[in-house]
Amino acid sequence: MAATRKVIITCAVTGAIHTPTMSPYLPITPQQIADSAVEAAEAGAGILHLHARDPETGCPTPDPAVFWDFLPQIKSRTDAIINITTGGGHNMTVEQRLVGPTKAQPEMTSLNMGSMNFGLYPALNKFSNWQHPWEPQYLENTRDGIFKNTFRDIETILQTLGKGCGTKFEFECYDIGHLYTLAHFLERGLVQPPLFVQTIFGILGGIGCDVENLVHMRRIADKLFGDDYHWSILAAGRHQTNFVTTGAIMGGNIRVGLEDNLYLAKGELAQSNAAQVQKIRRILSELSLDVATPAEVRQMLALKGKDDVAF
Ligand code: KMH
Ligand code: ZN
Repeated sequence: MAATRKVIITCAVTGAIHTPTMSPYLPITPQQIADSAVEAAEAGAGILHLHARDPETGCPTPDPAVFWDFLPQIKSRTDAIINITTGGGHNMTVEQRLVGPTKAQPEMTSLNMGSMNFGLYPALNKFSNWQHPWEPQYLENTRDGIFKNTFRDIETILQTLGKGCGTKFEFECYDIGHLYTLAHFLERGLVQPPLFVQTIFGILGGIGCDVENLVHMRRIADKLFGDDYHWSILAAGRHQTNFVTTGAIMGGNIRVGLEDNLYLAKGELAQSNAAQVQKIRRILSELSLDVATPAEVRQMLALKGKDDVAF
């Protein structure tokens, strides 16, 4: 490993997994999302992964008007790379999920590498007194819902966003099979290196948070992609810090943020996304690992540039 390697920190600011009742610090309104994203960038996040929420209810929304209430101001207030979800939320069709990102033509979007069960319903046992009626229903629906990302869906996204807009991807891989699906698209020439492979641990329906899995995902990604990829790690909930730390030691890049984990430490809610970024920066610093600036991230991932977007 080169001594000069820089670690890319992605911050996933709000997501579509957690609901407003779970934390008063979850960014909901466009202004909250923008402020929280900018603070995370100032703390050292090179990539900002963004979802939109209905400002009144906090429910994940695909509405481009809501995206437009925060995208331009984040762009003007920071150099960090804007990465828009194509996963959207569990209340959306694939077509709805793609409206905002297709209109925005960002430097990056997420791209989920397979259909899966995505179980959020166990959270129903942890909370009561829901702030909004949609919250328990949304979580309950995941018991029988499929997070749809078929080969055709993936092809569509690669064609419209990748080929059509020059957007690069955070390839979200929730299990070993997703790595092989990505290798299939690489073989077909539909994706181009350098790949940014986000390996995801601890989603119910995906691979679990055992360190053996971290090693195995890394080993298979190395085998399939060799020097053609940058590896990143995220882990859900309380596994966040230990997994991203282990991953960084193993040569990976990392993702933190309230999309993935609402806590800063055991029993302590994170009051901001920046707090999680600052915490992992402290750990990286103790490990003598440097953090990649947005300019360095753009170079590492061969991104098209901040101004070549449609917002
Ligand atoms: N909770 C799902 C919608 C993405 O951003 O692409 C997964 C997700 C992935 O949020
Ligand atoms: Zn997301």
